[in-house]
Amino acid sequence: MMRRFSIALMGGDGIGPEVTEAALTVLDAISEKFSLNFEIIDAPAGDARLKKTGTALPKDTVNAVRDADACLKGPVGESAMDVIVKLRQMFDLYANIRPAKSYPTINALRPDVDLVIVRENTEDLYKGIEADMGDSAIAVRVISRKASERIAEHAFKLAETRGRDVVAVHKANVMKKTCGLFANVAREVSQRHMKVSFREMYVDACAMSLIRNPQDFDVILTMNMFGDILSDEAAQVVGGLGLAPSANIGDKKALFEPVHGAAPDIAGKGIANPVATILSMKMMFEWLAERDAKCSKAAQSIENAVVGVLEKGIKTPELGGKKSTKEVGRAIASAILVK
Ligand code: GGG
Repeated sequence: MMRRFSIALMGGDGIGPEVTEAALTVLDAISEKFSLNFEIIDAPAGDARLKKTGTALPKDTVNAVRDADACLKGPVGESAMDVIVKLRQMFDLYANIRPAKSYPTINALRPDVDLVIVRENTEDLYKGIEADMGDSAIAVRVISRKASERIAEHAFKLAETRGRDVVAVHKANVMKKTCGLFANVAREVSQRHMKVSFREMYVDACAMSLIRNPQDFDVILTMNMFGDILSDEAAQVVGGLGLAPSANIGDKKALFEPVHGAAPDIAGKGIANPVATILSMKMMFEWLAERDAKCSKAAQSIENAVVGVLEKGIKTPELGGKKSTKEVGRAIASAILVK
């Protein structure tokens, strides 16, 4: 029997509808080649929705995400806090997985980078506890043992399947309580994973090393805000945000999105790079593979197709190419092969 998955599709703002449409071209190819069936459920959210209806994240969209097998999301604009940060907390999507990998013919700083940032996704300053205090404003930084422990476990388990090295990134010399707790928990969890080497780095030193020796990293384990910042940096090291996918993973649900924002300056021009969204879809198939083994092969076929297309020089302008969003999407779809 043909397996059917429901996918909540959040087109988002700016370049979001263009890159998600290109990803759907690839999804069609996956459906055809791997005999998988997809029901796409429109899940609108973001700035445009806020302007039209007064809410950036409508109830129907939340229900669609809740009921679907997985969610593929484009970027939203200024409403990130009310959409993606809220969805992560609402569905307890505690692990934000952000790989940075050198792909062929891309102007990466080095050709041999293959690292993953494992970012705690539900607390820290992104909890959104802020207040105006007259001429000052304050924010509360929440770091809990529970959230630190489960994200550290996730990072070590992931490292066991890869290069077996975890670097916990914090700033415990300054933020002794919050970063101190995170670092202590990471040390404790490292004791349960003795086959994985463990080291620690202050976030400023890590930011520098990501430029200097990015090839030396395997898994970077860190808190929410540091992870958000370091993942943009890591993306640039391997060629830019147009290539940077991500997964937001909880125990039961998961949502997949490019790391980049809505890029309003190039929206509607048909030149946005769809690769980050297509590689996010690859991560979606890796996650769905627990339910149907065919999805694992589908995931691999997407990455192979992306590599093949980049090798042929089929690229959007920010990578030095001349192709449009649609052309890159179609080329990747045509390169999907069953092996
Ligand atoms: N810098 C890329 C960008 O704008 N990403 C969207 C964003 O800010 N998302 C919020 C988050 O990942 O926490």
